[in-house]
Amino acid sequence: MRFVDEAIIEVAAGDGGRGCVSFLRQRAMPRGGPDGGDGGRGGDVVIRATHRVATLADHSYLRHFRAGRGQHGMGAGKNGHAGPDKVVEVPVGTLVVDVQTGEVVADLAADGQEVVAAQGGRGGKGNRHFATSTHRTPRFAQPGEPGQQRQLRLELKLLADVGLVGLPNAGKSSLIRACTAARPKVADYPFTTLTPHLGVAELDDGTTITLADIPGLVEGAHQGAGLGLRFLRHVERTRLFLYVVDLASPDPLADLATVRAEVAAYDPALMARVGLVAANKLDLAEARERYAEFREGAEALGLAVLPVSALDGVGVKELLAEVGRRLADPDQARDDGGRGL
Ligand SMILES: Nc1nc2c(ncn2[C@@H]2O[C@H](COP(=O)(O)OP(=O)(O)OP(=O)(O)O)[C@@H](O)[C@H]2O)c(=O)[nH]1
Ligand SMILES: [Mg+2]
Repeated sequence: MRFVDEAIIEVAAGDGGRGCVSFLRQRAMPRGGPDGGDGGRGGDVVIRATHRVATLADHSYLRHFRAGRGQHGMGAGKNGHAGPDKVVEVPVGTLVVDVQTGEVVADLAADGQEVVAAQGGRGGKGNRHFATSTHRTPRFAQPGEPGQQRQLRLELKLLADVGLVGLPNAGKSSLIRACTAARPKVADYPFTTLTPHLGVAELDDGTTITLADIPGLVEGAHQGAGLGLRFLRHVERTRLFLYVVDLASPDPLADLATVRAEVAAYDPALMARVGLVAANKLDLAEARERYAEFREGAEALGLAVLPVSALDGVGVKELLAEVGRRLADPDQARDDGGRGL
């Protein structure tokens, strides 16, 4: 299915039903009192996060969602039924933003979490509420209130503990394959990965770590080169960045610098995110030759380096254990990846 991570929708809650004007009519009592019932309230539009949907593809064209209107009040004191709610399902991790005000309406980060995106109108009161000792035959009732309407932007930001960031071909997807059950496509050409996806790794002590694999970044990504920077939003809320570097490349330190510069161009605040470096492809002799120098250079930037081969799995377990330690360490996790919003 197409991966879509942004959509604009219009939501309209139901109007409240009209209050009723009616008078009791009985053979024995030809001029009875007012008995008009109240209108029912209009239905709400509710946005609910669910694991059942993975993308916003269903909402990618301007879509309208309308809840039911409240039933009008009736004679004999009968109130109208409330209008049915309309539920819009979105993937977990969807941010709901009011287009007009820019206000964040909700950050739906958990399965089942929901928000009333448009409130149904109140039903009008029937004429029986308006009888007084001096005015016994009110010939009016309240209209229902209109339902709320607004335009909303839905923004999906995958939720993961770790974001894999690197140049195309660095081995990000291979690393996800080596440490989780996820099976993203791996190939020896750039931009194999076109859409973000998640994998879940399990440590020896049973804790699980969710990793987000995103398309590779290239120099100039912030100006739109390659697939651009838009996928970085999916690692924006991770607590740790795992920079994946191909040590068999001619200048791995320059590669690391390129990627970090693109991250900084996206949001300078992300440079403060806890970072680790996976020095990949160490099964290759030329990669091993470059390792010592690379490690020294990366450590000078304050980044710890872990040697791995995503291809044969060497070092992957140690890498995950280190990631787990950092995630568990409150000092390292101080930067909460914006989740404390
Ligand atoms: N020798 C060796 N090759 C590797 C290793 N890890 C990945 N590769 C190869 O490098 C190429 C790219 O790997 P991917 O995992 O697709 O790289 P990626 O970073 O996900 O690339 P994009 O999705 O294009 O950004 C593939 O041919 C892999 O087989 C490794 O540890 N050793
Ligand atoms: Mg990939």
